[in-house]
Amino acid sequence: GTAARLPFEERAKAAQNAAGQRLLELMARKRSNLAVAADVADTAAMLRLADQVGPDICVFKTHVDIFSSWDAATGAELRRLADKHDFLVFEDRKFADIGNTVVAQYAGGVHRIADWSDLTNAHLVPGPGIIDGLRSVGGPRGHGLLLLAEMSSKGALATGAYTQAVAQAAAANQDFVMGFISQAPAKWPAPTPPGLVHMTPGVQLAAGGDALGQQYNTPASVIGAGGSDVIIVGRGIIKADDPAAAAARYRAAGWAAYEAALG
Ligand code: 5BU
Repeated sequence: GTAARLPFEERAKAAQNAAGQRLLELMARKRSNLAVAADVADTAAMLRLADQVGPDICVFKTHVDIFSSWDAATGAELRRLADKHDFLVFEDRKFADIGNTVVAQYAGGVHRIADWSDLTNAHLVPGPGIIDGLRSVGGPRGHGLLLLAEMSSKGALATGAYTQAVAQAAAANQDFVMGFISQAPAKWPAPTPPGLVHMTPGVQLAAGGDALGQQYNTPASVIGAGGSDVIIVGRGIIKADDPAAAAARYRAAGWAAYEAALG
């Protein structure tokens, strides 16, 4: 469950890592709890989208491994847009290996994720060594980590005792873990610490799903009854005729649900 809902600016004071604090402050300042999922065709379209929706978002979420090319200049241009529009960059990498391996995957390879993202995420399947490995790279750079506590897809196995073990690991590692990917933290047995942020994918303006197991809930239900903080929206925005206008609509819906939850 979530505790009585505190405003983001109050929760920023409870955040124990730099990225989480920056995010909560920026959400309060910008009045946005919208993250866009930039699952577009190529890096040019990704950068165009960042410039279009930038004014309305708190987080720009990437899957860098869907692009056929990537270089340091792409990362630098994304950073320039993040500064221009005041958003954080979240690489949705879903790390899932032993600590020693994720160190190399986070810092190196073709993508050098730690060079251009503010936050990334990980499964806790391997145990807490994955947090320690990612912290060794991201901690000194002021980056943050989201742990995957629940998923949006039909039949997801991250439930019950697994979800609760993730909640405990996050609470115990708040120097680097800034929050969760979750679906409905209000239904968890205990509230999570106020400095931790909940982000929820599987959001569209109408409930529904896709042909491959994705399940959609509305901004009002995710932020309200679900108890989450940030809505993550991909196709609801990126497939719209006018992505900037769609982002503005989702931003308004997400923020109205947040203000309603504050009471
Ligand atoms: P959509 O187009 O709004 O369905 O995109 C959702 C995005 O969130 C997409 O990038 C997924 O990879 C991502 N996602 C998700 O849909 N569900 C999850 O549980 C997690 C990530 Br974790």
